[in-house]
Amino acid sequence: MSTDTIDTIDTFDQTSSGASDHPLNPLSVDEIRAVRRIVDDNGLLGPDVRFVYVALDEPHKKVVMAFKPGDPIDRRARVLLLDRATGQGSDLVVSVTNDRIDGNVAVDGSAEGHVPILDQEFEDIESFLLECPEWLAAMGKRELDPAKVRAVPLSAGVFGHEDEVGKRIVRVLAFYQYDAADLPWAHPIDGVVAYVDLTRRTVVKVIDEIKLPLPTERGEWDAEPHAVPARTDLKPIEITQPEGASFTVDGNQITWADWSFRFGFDVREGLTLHQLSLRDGDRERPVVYRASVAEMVVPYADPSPVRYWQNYFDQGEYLFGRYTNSLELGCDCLGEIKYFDVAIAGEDGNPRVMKNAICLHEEDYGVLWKHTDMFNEMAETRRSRRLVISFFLTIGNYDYGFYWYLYLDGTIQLEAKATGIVFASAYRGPDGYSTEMAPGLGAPFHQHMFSARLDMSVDGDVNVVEEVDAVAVPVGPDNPWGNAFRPQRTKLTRESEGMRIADNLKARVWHITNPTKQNRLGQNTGYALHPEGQPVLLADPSSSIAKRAAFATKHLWVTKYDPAERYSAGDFVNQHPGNAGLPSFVAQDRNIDGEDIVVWHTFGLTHFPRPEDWPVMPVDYAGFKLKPVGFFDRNPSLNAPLAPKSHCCES
Ligand SMILES: [Cu+2]
Repeated sequence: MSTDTIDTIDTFDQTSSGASDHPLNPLSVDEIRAVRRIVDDNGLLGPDVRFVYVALDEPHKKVVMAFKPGDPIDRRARVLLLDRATGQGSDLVVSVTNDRIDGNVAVDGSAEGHVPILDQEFEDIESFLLECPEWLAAMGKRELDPAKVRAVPLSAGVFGHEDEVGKRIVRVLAFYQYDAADLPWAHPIDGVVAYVDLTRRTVVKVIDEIKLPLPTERGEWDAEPHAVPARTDLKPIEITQPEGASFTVDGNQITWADWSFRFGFDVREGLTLHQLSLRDGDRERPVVYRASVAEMVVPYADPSPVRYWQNYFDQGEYLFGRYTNSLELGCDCLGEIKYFDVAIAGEDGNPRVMKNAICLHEEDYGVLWKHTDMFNEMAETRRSRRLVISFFLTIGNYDYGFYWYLYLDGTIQLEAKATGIVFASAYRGPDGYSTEMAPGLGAPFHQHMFSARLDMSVDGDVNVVEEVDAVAVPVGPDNPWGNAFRPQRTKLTRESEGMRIADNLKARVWHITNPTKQNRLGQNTGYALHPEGQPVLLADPSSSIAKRAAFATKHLWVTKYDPAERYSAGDFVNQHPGNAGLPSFVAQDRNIDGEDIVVWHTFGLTHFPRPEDWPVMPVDYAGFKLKPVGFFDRNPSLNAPLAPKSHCCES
């Protein structure tokens, strides 16, 4: 699971200083070292204490907005620690600037949930199983060599089991690995699960429901029966930019065409965008103050006694940013690429640099606009281009990419890519909850639900949200022929009204507008959130996961800005019983009409795996778009460059 550590500070962007100093820069290697030293100096680093999370504690928006180059910067880190000997977590604020601990709160694992799961905790699991007679008996019953059993520890959730209260629990499903080259995911040992206490380092319970046949067909894409030679009938496609890329980079600040923004990286959220704005003539116009994917969850549909609990919060429980891939030219991105390294803290608190973690490049995107006129013979085509900033990570069997796109017409898009190997089970037949992928091998139905946190600032912080539906007008004196339809606008004025479901049959979008700023036509300037309108959480409202992933029960939430409200399912998701995060934020029912607001958007995939998703799944996509609506006075891309004639005329 772990990413290799290559600590090459000479090419590390985020240690840069001088003009690039900014309050939102991610923690540097030196700052991570300082955090560790300060924690140690204050006697908080016992022999069993591990660093779960270390990241920039972002200053208040007001501080960031007022910042001028050269101003003093107060650098603070948020730090989560776990004492593995006791299971006690703590939540610290460490001031790097002032060399002190500014906050230290014990995390109550029974009431609040636990700090996320360490890689070290995962790595120990197989040894616990080998010491458990019930587990060994279950493997013996299946005539399996326990030494070839790969344990996959998974977050436990909360199901009211009294013997789990206050304990750090994981549930362990197992896969068989015939030899070192074998992909264990193809050989699920189904019908049996172990519950493990991570602090006491013991197996609490083994549930051996049923002995199911072990699927034996191999799952490597380059082995029998799947292996095929790579096709040779496709000629190379080379992307060349002879004059280089069109973006400029200054530390974490990026400018491209009329866009400018900063980026950050957080081990929990991954890539974050900050202060995204557009230059319009001589004005710099803000659109989004901060954009991130603030949580995600993968709930599974298999109700069997050994799998009903399967729900992974890949951020709040697993801190998926630490599994970011090192990208390589010609592999993940094409063209003139700028890579950025990222520093995170290892579990010992020492810095770990992930090389080429973030990729920045431009892409041609077909036709931007075009017309051939029948009267005046105007004929023109302008090509679309987009700036892409992305990262990819591997968490267990799955791989996720997150791609932010900025377009010349003012569109902002987020695309999540899901690929890798589907989580497998034994196939229990057509009435079950999985697709047969290979002989006897099932892939349980599941969803991938993402929550984007969009701290909007459309032309400033005073914003309102309207739901806009396409509605037919009843036949009447004003509509005698019945052809009329129009957009129907409903303003969302309080947080209780801001919980909404998409409706593609009404072309439903949400307009985020600024009532104090108008375009040349007198319309309030705005951006529209275009949802894909895929299903929200399908689990029953009474289920544990519906409470714990309440964010995923609505496509839209709107909250009044509060810097402490960062995570859609709450700060401590691991074994949290539920109703944290968005449902507790909106319980305040604050005014959202003409306030500084945060828009939270749930999007995702409902995945009934196909045989074509085996042995490795072609990328599936989910995301959303933010498109300007009255933000500009006219098409903002009239200035897109003409395509060189040579491109069109060569035959
Ligand atoms: Cu899936």
